[in-house]
Amino acid sequence: MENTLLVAVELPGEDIETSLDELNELVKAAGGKVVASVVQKRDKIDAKFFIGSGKVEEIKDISKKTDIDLIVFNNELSPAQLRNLEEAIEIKIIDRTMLILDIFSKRAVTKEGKLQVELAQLKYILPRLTGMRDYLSREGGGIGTRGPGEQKLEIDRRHIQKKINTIEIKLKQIEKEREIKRNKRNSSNLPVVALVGYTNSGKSTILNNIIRKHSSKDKSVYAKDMLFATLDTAHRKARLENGDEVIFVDTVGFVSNLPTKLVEAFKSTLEEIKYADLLVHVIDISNKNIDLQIKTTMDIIKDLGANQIPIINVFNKTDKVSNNDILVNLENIGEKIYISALDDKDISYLLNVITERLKDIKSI
Ligand SMILES: Nc1nc2c(ncn2[C@@H]2O[C@H](COP(=O)(O)OP(=O)(O)OP(=O)(O)O)[C@@H](O)[C@H]2O)c(=O)[nH]1
Ligand SMILES: [Mg+2]
Repeated sequence: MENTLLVAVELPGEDIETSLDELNELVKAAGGKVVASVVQKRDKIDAKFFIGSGKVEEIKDISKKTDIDLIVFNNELSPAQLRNLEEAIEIKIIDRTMLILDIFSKRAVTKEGKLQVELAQLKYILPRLTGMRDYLSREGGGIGTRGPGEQKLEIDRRHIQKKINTIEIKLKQIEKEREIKRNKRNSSNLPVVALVGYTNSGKSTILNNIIRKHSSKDKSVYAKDMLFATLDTAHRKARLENGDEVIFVDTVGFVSNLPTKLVEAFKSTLEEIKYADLLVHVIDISNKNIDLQIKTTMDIIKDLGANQIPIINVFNKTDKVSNNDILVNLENIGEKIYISALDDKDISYLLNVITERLKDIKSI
């Protein structure tokens, strides 16, 4: 397990604690252990080192005294910043983007998922090779050095470019297959309900509890208490109380500052959301960063062009909070309901709300 030092800059008006909490979770998800963190208050970031040069010295000091294997910056570093920091500190340094890419590469299961992650990683590495080459080539390099399936990431510039091209061609082909499948689903005319929301909010658990009682043959999806348990979209058919059939789509969870390269690479997967008739936005009511999580999800839905689709906001995990905490006052969020995915009655209630909404949608 890599001993990790977190580094963040607190700009005016920023809530750094929330964001560091999340970075901590991300490091854990990647298999590392946070041993210390350094926060610097600044008015703006430093072009050369991201942090001030005094802080660079301080970090050098800490890493000499403490057993640190890895330094993780809370924001995306420019290629020059990464290179300068690597030269000055001489410890493996990665940023939030690389960390998230690393977690995704560990979680990717399907051929498409693996290709999408590798594409994002290679595109990220290419302009940063000089700063990263050293630790990328190290044996057993750990967090930030692995591609999907634990394979070593390519470090030869020409090979990387070639690989990017090959992967893009392969992904286009898979996208076509995805489109054919989607058209087939559309022609069946069944309504499509997509579960969307922040990572770990309970989307897959809700889907599993729906299909357990409302589907004769469909198999369960992977649900677990970790960030990004789901990477690939899954479709499952279920029968509502009134006999109607519905297709549920389970999707990859979101995180704040999701790297743009990753969003680009996962575009075709994420776009499945756009083809839904109804969105079920799952929110973890027990999470203390609930505001950030709701905002992040709403922003991504908007970016994907899916904000015209009717949405039900489902505050999940009510069993983990007391009644007082449930009185969150969120304006402009639209229809909301409160459930615990672990409670069968609540799942039936959710299905009833979905049934009603689908009736409205059909009648428009
Ligand atoms: N106590 C409690 N735990 C829940 C509830 N719903 C989900 N969980 C737990 O929360 C964790 C995450 O659940 P998932 O269903 O994997 O979450 P997800 O939204 O699919 O997460 P990603 O796939 O990472 O986006 C699991 O450990 C679930 O058992 C709930 O209503 N109450
Ligand atoms: Mg999931």
